[in-house]
Amino acid sequence: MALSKIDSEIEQVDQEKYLRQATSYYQALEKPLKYGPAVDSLSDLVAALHREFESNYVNIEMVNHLMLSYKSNPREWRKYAKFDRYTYTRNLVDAGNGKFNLLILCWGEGHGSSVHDHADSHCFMKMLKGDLREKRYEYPNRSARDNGRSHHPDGEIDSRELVEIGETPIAVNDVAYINDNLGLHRVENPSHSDTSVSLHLYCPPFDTCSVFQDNLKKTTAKVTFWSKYGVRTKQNEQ
Ligand code: 2CO
Ligand code: FE2
Repeated sequence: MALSKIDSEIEQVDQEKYLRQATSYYQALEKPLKYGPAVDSLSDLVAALHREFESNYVNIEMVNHLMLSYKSNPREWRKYAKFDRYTYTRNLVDAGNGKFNLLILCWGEGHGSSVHDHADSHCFMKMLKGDLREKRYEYPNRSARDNGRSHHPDGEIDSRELVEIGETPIAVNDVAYINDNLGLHRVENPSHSDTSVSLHLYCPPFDTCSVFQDNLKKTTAKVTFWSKYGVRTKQNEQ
């Protein structure tokens, strides 16, 4: 039976709610799960992710397992890896039936992101080549209920500048995980002689996120695609 417009809108909202669940306390796996399926290639990974996202309940640990199980093979991802001289690029590999976006990010020597959030989505980041350094910060003015870290009695984090909470190098085949409840981050390629390439899964997909300056000034930034499915995007389709 066809759904009415209202029913399908409700379904869409419910689905988004499911996809955002369990964002609060998840820590990335260090090793693949013993019982998880094997992933032998990038196309295997995409197929396994589609299967995983068929149901309305998404097992974030299993998504993590799949990302971790894929072993980087440049022959498989080279066609998506398009660099710019001045800034890191975001290249769409798969749009995950609207439930997730899989992207390859290409970081030239010394390139880095601003400090940003992930629009209340899950973010998995797997290294394919080179190194990245991730610096994490507390999410400013977020209530203690949301992130469990504030010592302030009324639950607000009371600071006027970004508070750094960790710095982690991410090596080839490692997977890092973040969401807004775990904080903000800035990611950069620390090398001035080598490029880096990383594979990111965002669930649900988002097209804007918030960017923060040291003084906590927050602005909304549109996220764009440098290429889609291996083809450079025109200005109006980014
Ligand atoms: N989130 C940034 C982006 O999608 C990259 S930093 O790693 O999550 O552009
Ligand atoms: Fe990010």
